[in-house]
Amino acid sequence: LENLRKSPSAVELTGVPWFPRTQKDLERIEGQTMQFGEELEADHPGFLDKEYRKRRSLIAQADKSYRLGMKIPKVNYVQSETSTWKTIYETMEPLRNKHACREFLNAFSAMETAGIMKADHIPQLQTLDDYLNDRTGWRIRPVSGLVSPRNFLNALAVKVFHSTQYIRHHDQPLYTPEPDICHEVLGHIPMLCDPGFAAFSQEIGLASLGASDDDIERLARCYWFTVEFGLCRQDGQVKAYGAGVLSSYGEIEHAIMGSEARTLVDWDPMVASQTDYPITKYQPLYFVANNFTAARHKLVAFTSKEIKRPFGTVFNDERNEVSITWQG
Ligand code: TIH
Ligand code: FE2
Repeated sequence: LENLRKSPSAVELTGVPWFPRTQKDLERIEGQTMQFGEELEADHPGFLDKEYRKRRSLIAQADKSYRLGMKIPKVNYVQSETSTWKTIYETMEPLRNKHACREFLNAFSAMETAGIMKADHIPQLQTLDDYLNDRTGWRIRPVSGLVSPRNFLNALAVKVFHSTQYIRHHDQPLYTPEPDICHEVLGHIPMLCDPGFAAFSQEIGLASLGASDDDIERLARCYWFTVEFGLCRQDGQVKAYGAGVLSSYGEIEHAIMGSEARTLVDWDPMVASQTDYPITKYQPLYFVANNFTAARHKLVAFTSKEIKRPFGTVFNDERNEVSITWQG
């Protein structure tokens, strides 16, 4: 225990997968990305488009050399990319106003007022990182491809969100099966400006530290059904807070209005943790939360009972690091 108080990164808990306790500890997972990234799958709309592939690998290359403490590489988006962004931004506008939860709308309009969110310009991740850090202390790290579920969830515990920087192919602005800058910026980042939502996200991260592979899988499902595709109830209406719903103008209508094509159930981490989901089409099932505080309490009740670890993890806001707690 004395050791643990000293230098967090110097300590390995025996028999438990390594995990970060500070943002700096994430240096250890730098550059580790999987699938997508540069190598597009054969059924990706950009697979045969040479120009598109070149752009993707250029942006990936810059992000690959990113290291903690650096400024996030700036991307000079070309006209076709900005026009994809603009299409999504403008098409989403009325849908957002109708279907997004109030936390999202408040954050979004504050960003518009601050001049960093607009239709004709894709914001730079560094600008968003500074803005977000001022609000909730979260940081953005650029990635060139998918991060493993364990590393991705672990980072949430230390208030770090991994973000892609390339943009989806211009032929399919309506929906993409992989995250891109539109998904991150028009979905995740405004939500992370909300303290209640940020705390919810961090709680999933804290539960994932040192968890078994099975438990990582269960938590990844909880993450998917909330942070990515969560809905909530506000003023008697169903609203969207999940980034995958907020960034896809095809999916948002399907999720909120598609009464026959999808099922809504109350947010229940136990059920969510056991439920499979498709990743290349609209979701058939959505979980609906009452609010982020209640959603977080349900999550904690679930993880403290179901995630088997010989220790607990809490975030120490003053020291900006994870503390280990030992029970019984
Ligand atoms: N389907 C989303 C969109 O089209 O914006 C992107 C993703 C959400 C979750 C994973 S990828
Ligand atoms: Fe996402």
